[in-house]
Amino acid sequence: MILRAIRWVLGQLILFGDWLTRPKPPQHTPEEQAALDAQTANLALYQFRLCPFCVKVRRTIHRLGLNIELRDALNDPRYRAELIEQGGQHKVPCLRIEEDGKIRWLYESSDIVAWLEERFGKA
Ligand SMILES: N[C@@H](CCC(=O)N[C@@H](CS)C(=O)NCC(=O)O)C(=O)O
Repeated sequence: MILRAIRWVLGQLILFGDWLTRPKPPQHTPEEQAALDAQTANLALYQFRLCPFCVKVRRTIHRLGLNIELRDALNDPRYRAELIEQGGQHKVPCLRIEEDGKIRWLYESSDIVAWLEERFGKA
């Protein structure tokens, strides 16, 4: 109970720190944003709101100006089950990538950040 409370307070502090220091997203023209949105429509991030590793990935998404669907794998039983059954483990963050008719589940915040940077960093 106390541990849960401490975790919650720490989580709120991380969210507040993220909000305070969040970098500005790049200015995309509506056409550029539409093109990016089309490229990210096949992506979904399974995550917890208060997980620091998820905050790290969400900051990258924000910094790159991407719109990627966020799926709450803690409170939404459907997404939790999808992550375990299809991804293989209940660990977040995990990026679901649908490409060429195949689905890939990319775990590890650093690997997700590197993948996003490589794909969208120079856009
Ligand atoms: N090395 C991993 C660590 C991820 C991690 O520990 N995530 C925690 C949440 S903060 C988790 O998914 N725990 C499993 C659970 O709570 O069921 C990364 O950088 O992505």
